[in-house]
Amino acid sequence: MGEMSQIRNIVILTGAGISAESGIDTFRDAGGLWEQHRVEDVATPEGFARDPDLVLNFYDMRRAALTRVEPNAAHAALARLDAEWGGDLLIVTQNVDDLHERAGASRVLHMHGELKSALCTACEMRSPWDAPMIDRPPCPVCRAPMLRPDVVWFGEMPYQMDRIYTALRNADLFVSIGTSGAVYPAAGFVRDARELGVQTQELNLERSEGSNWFHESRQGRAGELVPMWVEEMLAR
Ligand code: BJW
Repeated sequence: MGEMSQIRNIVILTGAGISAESGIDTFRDAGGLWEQHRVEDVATPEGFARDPDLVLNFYDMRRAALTRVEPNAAHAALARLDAEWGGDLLIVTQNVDDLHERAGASRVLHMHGELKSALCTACEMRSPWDAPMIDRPPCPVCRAPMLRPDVVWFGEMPYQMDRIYTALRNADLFVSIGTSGAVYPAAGFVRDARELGVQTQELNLERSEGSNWFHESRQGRAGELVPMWVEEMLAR
């Protein structure tokens, strides 16, 4: 196994591809979310300022759709790895769904926010949120009717970057699952990891934009590749 034999600390980056087999649309694939909406309309602060109803409705629909989907074999396998892995492990997800948690994973960081969270534009507090926002409900903290989806739009700073970079510095292995590598800073983690001397692997349906940066790249469906990879990790 050579250089792969000394692995104790793992950082796993996940993207929309890991939830695709649960029936959640990806962004950039054919039939994906960006084919139905212009990115600049629904995923920027400017788009929200221009047409809040469109944006609130877009996220209300996606939040409601969560009740109709279930975690798949890939989420389940990562939850098992999280439970059984003795070293440090962090699942950094770009996804705003809650499927990692519903599969049972606990070491999860949502760098692009969460559908089931509300961000108050008046008091800036984040609150757990399950309901629609289109009817301008009051903030649970300050009562102002000024909630927005607690998601990270283009031009906004992703959550917990310090914690992510700390985990990368301590990592022995960085694994990227189901992401196209089109959106920064997440797309840059593989290069950051390599500069830090961390081993890197990619598991994706197709070669991603940053594929050549990885020491190893495997192509296939997450529901098949991830359980196989987890078996390998736990058998080491
Ligand atoms: C399967 C599969 C199966 C399918 N099995 N695999 C140059 C110009 C302008 C801006 C920039 C620039 N360079 C960098 C930037 C900044 C910008 C950016 O990256 N732009 C690029 C487009 C160039 N980034 C930002 O603005 C970020 N913030 C930032 O940089 O802050 C610093 C800063 C602040 C202020 C000023 C300046 C700098 C924020 C980015 C926020 C991204 N937000 C979104 C929306 C979140 C809410 C929501 O969900 O609606 O996050 S965009 C969207 O893309 C979402 C995703 O998390 C993200 C990544 O997408 P992902 O997960 O990779 O999905 P896909 O669809 O792209 O790929 C799916 C993959 O799965 C494919 O490869 C399939 O093949 C595969 N797949 N089925 C396995 N079954």
